[in-house]
Amino acid sequence: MKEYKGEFSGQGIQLAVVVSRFNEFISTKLLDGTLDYLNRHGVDTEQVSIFWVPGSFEIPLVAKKLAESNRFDGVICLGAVIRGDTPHFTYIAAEVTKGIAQTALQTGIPVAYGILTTDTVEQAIERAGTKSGNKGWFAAESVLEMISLLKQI
Ligand code: INI
Repeated sequence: MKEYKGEFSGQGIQLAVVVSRFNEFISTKLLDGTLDYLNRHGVDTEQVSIFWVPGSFEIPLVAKKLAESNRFDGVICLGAVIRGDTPHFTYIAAEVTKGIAQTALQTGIPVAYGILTTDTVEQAIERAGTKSGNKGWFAAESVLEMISLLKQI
């Protein structure tokens, strides 16, 4: 039997982070979590390029361009879609989720899903570095693990 597991080393890789300006007070916290994780795992600032987009809906297009560019080993997507009084939330959350999944499958590059989809602002705050951890931190962890795992295949 052979078992394969990804490692969490950031040596020699280049990463792109796509982050949404909409709900910026949350997405900057997600970005802080991502950069903190990467810094603790040996990734220098020169290995990270950050791309700001207007809203989460725009994330998949930029993520796809970056994944296709041959410049990056992985892409981390960060944003917060928070429910309002209309169905808008449902459409944006569905598109960004589907778009990120398709980008990874179509390009073969790990694309981490660091998008919060919450009913309330409070739930988003809890997942952006307060009592329920930081989704940006977990997205960074998953991208390092997936880059390492895919290299073994
Ligand atoms: N974008 C978000 O990232 N989060 C939201 O909660 C949100 N809501 O609710 O409207 C949102 N809208 C903007 C959207 O992502 C696009 O930027 C916009 O529709 C222009 O294409």
